Amino acid sequence: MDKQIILLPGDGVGKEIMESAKRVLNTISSEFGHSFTFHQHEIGGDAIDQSGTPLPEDTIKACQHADAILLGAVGGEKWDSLPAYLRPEKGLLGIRKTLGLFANLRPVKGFSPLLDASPLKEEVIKGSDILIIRELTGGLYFGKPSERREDGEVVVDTLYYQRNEMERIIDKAFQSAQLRNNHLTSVDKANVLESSRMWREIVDEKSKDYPDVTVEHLLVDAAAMKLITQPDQFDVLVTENLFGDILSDEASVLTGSLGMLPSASIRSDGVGLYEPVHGSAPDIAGKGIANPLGMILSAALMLRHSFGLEKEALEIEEAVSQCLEQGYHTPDLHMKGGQEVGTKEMTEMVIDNLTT
Ligand code: GGG
Repeated sequence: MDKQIILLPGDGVGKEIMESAKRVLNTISSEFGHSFTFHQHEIGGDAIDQSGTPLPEDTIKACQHADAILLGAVGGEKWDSLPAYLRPEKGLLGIRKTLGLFANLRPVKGFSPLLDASPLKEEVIKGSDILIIRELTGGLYFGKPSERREDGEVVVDTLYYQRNEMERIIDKAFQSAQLRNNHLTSVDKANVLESSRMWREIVDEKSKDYPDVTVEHLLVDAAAMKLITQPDQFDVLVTENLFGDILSDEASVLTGSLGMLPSASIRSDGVGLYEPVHGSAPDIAGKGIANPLGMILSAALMLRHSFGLEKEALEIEEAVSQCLEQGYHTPDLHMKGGQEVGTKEMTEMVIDNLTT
């Protein structure tokens, strides 16, 4: 298989963990006889520094012609004082919107050696396996106006959704539930928000097309509590953009660290952008201690969702699991015993397990 992959390392730890993903993919290509060609482009703060914009035209063009995109992370204090339209995060939101990557899949599955890395009790998290589906191209993140007014004393953000944007993500969620255990939890704030009332209405309408799927509605505050008290009550969880961003970060506590979570942002034709859920972690950038596993697992999602390479994706996931079973862990993983290693060593351990 011959594939063109765009690499957008971005900022902070993004560059270090991207190198890890590239090395793992090179190992997969030589083990399985594939050809992956990488093309690196700028995004986020890195792009602001080089080209004066968080999302340069040549990055957009390259992504439009790619088979898949891998992204590290964007953001950092260095760019905090810039006006909102020029922030690194605008690059990430812009590429998702431009490419129409409306479905953000965030699988949250604990690896058993990490059960004691979580602050939650083992019996609470044991066996939890959740797919969070976050709407990615609408809601508060994109609604206009979004601005400061009246000498900076008044602020406005607009929560804007069109019916079809809700319908397509809700369809995706029902279809994902059918591929798993036929159970869907829809999260909203329908007791307060008009947008949530339309969301709930669409979920109920759509549920008639998927009679085999059991649907549960939860308000976002109740969902936030239940995620960490009864995570085994969830299978597929679908929600709008902001709620999904927050709930998936919260759910990372089930896996022991935010550094473990991968994500896939896809559209209907399979084109996708794959990135770890975590951000650029400027406090540890350049220290060689960032956890590369969320990025490596994102590369596995790319092989599965964009290229249909299920066996290769499983091999990577198995190699990651073996590393953890062997006790290797980066400092963010509070594992009892084992050996603490840095980004490069962890990557080498994954590659060792892939090749032996
Ligand atoms: N790899 C994820 C990342 O860089 N996150 C920073 C960010 O801009 N997050 C906002 C979002 O994911 O919507």
